[in-house]
Amino acid sequence: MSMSPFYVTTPIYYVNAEPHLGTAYTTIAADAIARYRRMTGRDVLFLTGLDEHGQKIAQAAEEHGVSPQEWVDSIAPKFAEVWEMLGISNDDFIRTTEERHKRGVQAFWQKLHDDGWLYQGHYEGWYCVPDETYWTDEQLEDGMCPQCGREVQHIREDNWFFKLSEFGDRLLEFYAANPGFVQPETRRNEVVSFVTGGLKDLSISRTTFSWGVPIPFAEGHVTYVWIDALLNYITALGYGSDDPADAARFARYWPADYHFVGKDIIRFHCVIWPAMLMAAGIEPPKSVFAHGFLLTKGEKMSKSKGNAQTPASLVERFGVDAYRYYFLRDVQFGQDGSISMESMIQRYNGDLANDWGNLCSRLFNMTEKYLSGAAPAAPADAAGTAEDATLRAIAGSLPEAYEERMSRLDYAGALEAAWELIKYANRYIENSAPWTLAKEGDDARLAVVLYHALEAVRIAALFTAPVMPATSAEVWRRLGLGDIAQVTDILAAAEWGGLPAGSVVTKGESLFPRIYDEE
Ligand code: ME8
Repeated sequence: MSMSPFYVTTPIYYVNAEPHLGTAYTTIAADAIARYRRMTGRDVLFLTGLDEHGQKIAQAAEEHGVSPQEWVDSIAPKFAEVWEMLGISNDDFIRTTEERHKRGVQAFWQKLHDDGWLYQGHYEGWYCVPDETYWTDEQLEDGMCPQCGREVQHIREDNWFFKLSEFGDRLLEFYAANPGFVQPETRRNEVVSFVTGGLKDLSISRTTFSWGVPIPFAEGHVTYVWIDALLNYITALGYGSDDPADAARFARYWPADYHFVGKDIIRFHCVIWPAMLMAAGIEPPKSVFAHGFLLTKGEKMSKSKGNAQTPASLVERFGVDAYRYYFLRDVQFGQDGSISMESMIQRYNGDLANDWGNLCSRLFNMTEKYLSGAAPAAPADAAGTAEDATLRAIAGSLPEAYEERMSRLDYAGALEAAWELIKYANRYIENSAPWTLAKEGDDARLAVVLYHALEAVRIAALFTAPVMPATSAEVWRRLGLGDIAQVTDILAAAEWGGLPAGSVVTKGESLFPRIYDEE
């Protein structure tokens, strides 16, 4: 089993408000792939963090009558709390106000300056503070930000510029040579046509406010917040540090396997970021995956629109695993997805309460009742009935089907594959009717049936674990097995026959008690 590194990141979120369903969505998706890759034996580094500089944050602080540092320090723990509530297994958490980050940003500036990629110029144009984005006259729509529709500010500043315009051809060559760099395909086309249209040099410093990383060679200039933010992906690995341990960490995990981002921020990640890295002589990341927006009643959910819900309100009602499941199962990753209370209740009652929860509870119940809670031994007649064989075949093909889908970040498809096993296991129990076998005293067949169903549950728990880690851990506990979080070879663990005879099976409480729509 290879321990090859796997580095996955989320965007670092603005601390102008607390996390909402949108930011939680990206983070849960990254968490699920991080957990799955750990289970396949990879040495995973999963990074998330906070974007704490810039005009928008400075404004939020001012509105609250506190200093920017006080403001970010008051919001940062709220993110940490929500990630903990959602079972996020990040290995590192970077804040752009940390010393390790500032040091890295400054080292990066110095390198680009020394290599001649920067020059001083004058910027005059528009700026959208909520999006922290520059716009030209032609780009505005009815005088408003073309991205978010809000007011823009006119700015005139002496800035430092990055020679982004010189990277057009290199970027196009890079996209052609690395077709997986921008995913999904539609986003790739968008990026290619944007670059083909020609790139302008980018203003990378600001002088009209001071809440940012100072540019080492330019008094009074702070780093444009997007440049500051993008660098988190390498400063977290120790870029810019003299410590050999940091250098080793950087060499081990860079280039990143995946940057997960929303489709609103792909130009930063797929154009500016690789160009910055090329200028510094650093390899670009292997892949940027842009997912779609969560929509409520047809509108993008966002903090500014005021239609953002808190994850806590839903977790309280549905539980953390059902929350994670819903977003990854009901929304096709990469596309926009409408979310609603109705569809969440439907998924919960259908897939979780009826299928998965019910399978576990009836089976554990019967094992307690008919076998005094002791898992039966593997049947002597390995072949068994046709239905036994079908159940084993579905379980046997699950690892490959699941891997194929997860390798494309098709979470919904991967969960569907796991559900084939769960659904068939329910049918298998129905058709094999252990209650009748018990009544008729057919102990031999009863043991075979329960053994098969328990094995199916054990294996289903493995493949639902990346998305529903707490439930899978509980299922394994009830099967009398060890800590599922310790599994680092999911293929070996998923081999048929892993349940030891005599393992103590307990029934426990319902995993997903049915929810009734209050309306
Ligand atoms: O853009 N649906 O931070 P941010 C799905 N700091 N995802 C959504 C969403 C929605 N309705 N709303 C937000 C920033 N997101 C920068 C990033 S990275 C170097 C700097 C998610 O707090 C989506 O991933 O505005 C989007 O890209 C991210 O939140 C933006 O978070």
